[in-house]
Amino acid sequence: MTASPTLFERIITREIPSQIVFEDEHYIAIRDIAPKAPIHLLVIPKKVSARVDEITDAAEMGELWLTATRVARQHAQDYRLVVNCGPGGGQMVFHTHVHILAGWKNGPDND
Ligand code: DGP
Repeated sequence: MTASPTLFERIITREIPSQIVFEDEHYIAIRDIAPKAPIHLLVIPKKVSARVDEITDAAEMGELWLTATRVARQHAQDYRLVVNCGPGGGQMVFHTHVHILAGWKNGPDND
């Protein structure tokens, strides 16, 4: 049985439209549909894993974080990176992604 594509796979293939801010062979970064900060982006590996702790290859994990920091710096000097892992960790879309949150005037807890 073939698993049905995740929401983010459908975004990667353009079946579902999104605001794409970065894309290369292995990653796509989009604007979050329900932003929780003035800038809220999602960095999504094209290789499917349900949650970040399914990535066991150190190079793959490193590339994800390098991509997230590079995309973040294209949009902000300072930022917060967040990964929700599992339902108890607040994850709602089960395709690994890193949240980039930024754009506050005085930081996330003082605006
Ligand atoms: P998480 O809770 O970590 O699984 O975050 C999933 C995020 O995905 C959440 O902040 C909202 C965002 N999201 C859900 N559906 C869509 C969509 O169709 N388009 C975009 N751009 N973002 C979405």
